[in-house]
Amino acid sequence: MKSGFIGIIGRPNVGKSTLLNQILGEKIAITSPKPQTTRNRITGIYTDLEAGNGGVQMIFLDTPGIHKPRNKLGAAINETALNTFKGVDVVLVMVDGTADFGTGDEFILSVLQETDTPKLLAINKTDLTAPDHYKALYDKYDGFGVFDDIYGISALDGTNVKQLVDRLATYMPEGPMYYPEDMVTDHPERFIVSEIIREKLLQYLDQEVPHGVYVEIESYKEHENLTEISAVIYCEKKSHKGIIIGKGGRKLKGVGKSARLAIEEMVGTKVFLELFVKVRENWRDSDRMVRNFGYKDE
Ligand SMILES: Nc1nc2c(ncn2[C@@H]2O[C@H](COP(=O)(O)OP(=O)(O)OP(=O)(O)O)[C@@H](O)[C@H]2O)c(=O)[nH]1
Ligand SMILES: [Mg+2]
Repeated sequence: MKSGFIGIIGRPNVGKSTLLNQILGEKIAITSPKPQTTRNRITGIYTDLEAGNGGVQMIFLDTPGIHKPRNKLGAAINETALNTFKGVDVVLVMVDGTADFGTGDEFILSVLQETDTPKLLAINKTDLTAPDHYKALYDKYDGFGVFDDIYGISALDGTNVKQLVDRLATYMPEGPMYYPEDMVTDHPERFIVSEIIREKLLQYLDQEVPHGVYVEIESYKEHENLTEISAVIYCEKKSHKGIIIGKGGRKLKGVGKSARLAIEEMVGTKVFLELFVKVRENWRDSDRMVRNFGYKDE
């Protein structure tokens, strides 16, 4: 059997988590139109026991978008992404086909040039990309001579994703089956639940408020037909707490309801979800809090 690791790397918002979900056919990573959605390295396990007869297991590592950090949290999650270059069998770099090449892309290229791990490039969002723009980007990246190959894909509608996955599989060395066949991620359910709540906060809130949010699951009780969850939403300012709760508690109720529906779908039982909001002044600028919240790559 062949098995190995693939690091998915790129700037924020290019569609890395959307691609991970598309490959797995299941939603395990949260996504949003706002940059810096992903904060942890998210593991997605793809197993095809028929591939090449011996079978293949590919472990995808979806990473936070690489950006210029503005606080301790940003620095920590950037490091998580950059550390993912180490120890993978192939790096999949993603760019947004609708965007122009910029200094952020230059930075990522300069880091890539320091590693001799094989690299593929996926130019994403081809469903929205004008052909001229795609061609110009393709030629530009091709000219760097850094990538083994370049694919135009749509992570959202799945165009060309199968071809990309087949190609990635060719980089997998002989190896063991790291995870059982039916496992799609090694993150505990409670982590995914906290991420779902954060995704809904990103959906319901604007500007800085959702970026300064941390969700902690306080209790998680599984009964036969019911899962009882209580979670604390930490935010950075008293004023943010008011915004999250909303007039008459309406905002928080909306977040709670849409999170509950998504969690019910995942766990397959009714869910009772209780949300509390607390303030941790400017936690994103505190090394200690960023570490306590588990964002430091050990
Ligand atoms: N039209 C279109 N939209 C896409 C595509 N892929 C992703 N998106 C959208 O782009 C936005 C960002 O997607 P994410 O998957 O969250 O991006 P990301 O690279 O994981 O972002 P970070 O976690 O912030 O680094 C979301 O609104 C997605 O729906 C695509 O192929 N086509
Ligand atoms: Mg992401």
